[in-house]
Amino acid sequence: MTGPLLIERIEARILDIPTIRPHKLSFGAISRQSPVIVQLWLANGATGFGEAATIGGPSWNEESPESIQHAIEAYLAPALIGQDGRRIEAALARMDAWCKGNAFAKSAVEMALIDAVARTLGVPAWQLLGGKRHESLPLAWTLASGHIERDIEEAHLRLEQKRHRIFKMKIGARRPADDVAHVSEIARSLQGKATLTVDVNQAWDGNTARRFLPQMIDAGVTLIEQPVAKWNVEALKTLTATLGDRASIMADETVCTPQDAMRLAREQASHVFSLKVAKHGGLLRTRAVAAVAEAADIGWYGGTMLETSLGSAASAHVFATLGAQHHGCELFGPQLLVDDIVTERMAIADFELQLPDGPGFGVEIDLAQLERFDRRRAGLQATHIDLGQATAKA
Ligand code: MUC
Ligand code: MG
Repeated sequence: MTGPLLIERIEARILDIPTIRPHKLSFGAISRQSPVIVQLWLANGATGFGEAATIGGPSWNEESPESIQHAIEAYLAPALIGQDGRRIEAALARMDAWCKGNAFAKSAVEMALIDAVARTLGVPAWQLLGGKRHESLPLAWTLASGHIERDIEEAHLRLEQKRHRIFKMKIGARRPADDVAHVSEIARSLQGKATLTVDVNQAWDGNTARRFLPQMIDAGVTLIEQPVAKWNVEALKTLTATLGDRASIMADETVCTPQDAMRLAREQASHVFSLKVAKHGGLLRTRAVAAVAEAADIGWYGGTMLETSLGSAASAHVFATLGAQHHGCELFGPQLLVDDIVTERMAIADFELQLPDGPGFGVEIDLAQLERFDRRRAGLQATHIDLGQATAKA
């Protein structure tokens, strides 16, 4: 490749795509996803796409689709126009200088840049990220309909289809004892045919976690995600030490930056990190957090923010470059949405997501679908989390 690949133009649009059913987390329920899709053009005519999705407006963390779009249009795009797109770490540093935080927004811009540069070179993105070590990854499905019968039906169907045999159950909205009953009933129904995990999304205090997680483990749960508030490293440390011989404690909201990762490693405050391209601020920063995990003998799990096939494929490319100490991935967002923005989705076979090869992230954007779901065309407004769905705790 000769000469700089100058970044010429960057655009960001918000899409509104309904989910196939309500998706209920501890902090509320959603019935649509609003990913921000970035398109980046290089001076050589090549173009790349990136995505940042979050959940329920600014209710998963501080960023929202609207803040992501604004940070990109007002600060991140102006920071990168005219820069050499080959120098991705320099681009990340320049974005950091112009704009603190806003990792979700930065991840979408970096993703689009990697896509455009990889397409210029005619290579799959994994070749720019250290090379693939996995051709596929076990794929988890999240049971979060809010109704036990629907959850059990979804699980059995996906087992029969050979698509999923890892099921993550969203808990924390009900009374803890009711969550134990809910998880136990699903576990009984699956009779050891699946791996069971739970995600509390920060809902419990340390004492509630210490009291009720052993009952979750007795029910058959082996991986416990973010049981306490993101700041509560002390409780994560205690749970990691006391439950570690029966289950793994996984940090999600607590582990965003490499510095967060170092703190959890030093404190021995989790067994696994949920990696998410959005919260780390891009694919290169995902590898930085994964490197801390590997050095600290901490496992990794390929997390999602319920992206379309674009963001899911980009995540699959970087997860494919990581080590063997993984617990699979949960890049099932495309299957939760009523439709997609790519011409062909990643394949799922024998319970594993197949890494798409081909230039860039190995998926092609369907521009008509971008138009169809564009918020400006549909005249929709910002969505907030539906708190009514979060059952009042005792
Ligand atoms: C989260 O907190 O893990 C991942 C799967 C899901 O259903 O929600 C996301 C966010
Ligand atoms: Mg989580």
